[in-house]
Amino acid sequence: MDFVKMHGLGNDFIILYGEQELPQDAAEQAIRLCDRHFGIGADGLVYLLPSDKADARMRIINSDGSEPEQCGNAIRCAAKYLFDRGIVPRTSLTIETIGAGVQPVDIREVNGRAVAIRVDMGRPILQADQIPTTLEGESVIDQELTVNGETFRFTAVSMGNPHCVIFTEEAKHISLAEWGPALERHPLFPNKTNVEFVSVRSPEHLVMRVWERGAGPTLACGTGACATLVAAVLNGHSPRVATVSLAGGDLQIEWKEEDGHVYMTGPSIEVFQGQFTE
Ligand code: ZDP
Repeated sequence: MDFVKMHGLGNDFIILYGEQELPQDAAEQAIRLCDRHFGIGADGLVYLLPSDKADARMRIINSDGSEPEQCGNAIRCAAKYLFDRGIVPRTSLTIETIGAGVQPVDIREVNGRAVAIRVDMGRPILQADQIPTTLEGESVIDQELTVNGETFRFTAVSMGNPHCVIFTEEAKHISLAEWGPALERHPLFPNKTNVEFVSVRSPEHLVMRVWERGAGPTLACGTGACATLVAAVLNGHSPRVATVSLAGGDLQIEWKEEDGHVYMTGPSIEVFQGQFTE
């Protein structure tokens, strides 16, 4: 089985191209291939499939076998894969995902290689029951939740997938291993949630650490960065454009007033190709 290994800011993926549909055993494949000791190692397994609405369709399986609706870093990797290989020889292309439908992508290229990728991540979902949370109302901004005896203030945002954004003085001092799993499975979030701890360095500069649903602590999360900027705007911390610094590097995020869409710009890197032989 041929594969390509890519990452977006250290959030790494195995890309499989050539299948017509998601195979029946995709969840087992993801668990096996994403394993860092017994497999190739990755945060997620990405299938690039044909689409009748877009240039390609992407489905991603987390390293635990669960399937998220959406994935910001992986969509930049998918775009680079399609462009660099000449499968889609255009700097403007579209990729279909479950969570956001057909997503327009713009590529900045140098010598035929995609170096920066801007993705239209669509409109954030703010309504409490659609995120989903067990709360009611038009939005979930600066609410309280308690886990293991500790109270956090959080803002919930869906970018297709659910995010629980917690603003804190020093995100880097938070123990992700201690709080991540409990927040991911908190009963307020019926589909579980991704968890972001965010420090506001300045209105245009947010520092974020993430515990990902189904994958644990990762070096970056594109949808998480988008949810973070939206939450920062909703809480009055940021204007509609900011840099979000993640452990693996920076993303530029803009929540456009005109169309209400969130735009994410960042790199993706191809590391190696190989053949899985087991
Ligand atoms: O929602 C989830 O279950 C996430 N783990 C999906 C992966 C999100 C990703 N890290 C991103 O960049 O948006 C790929």
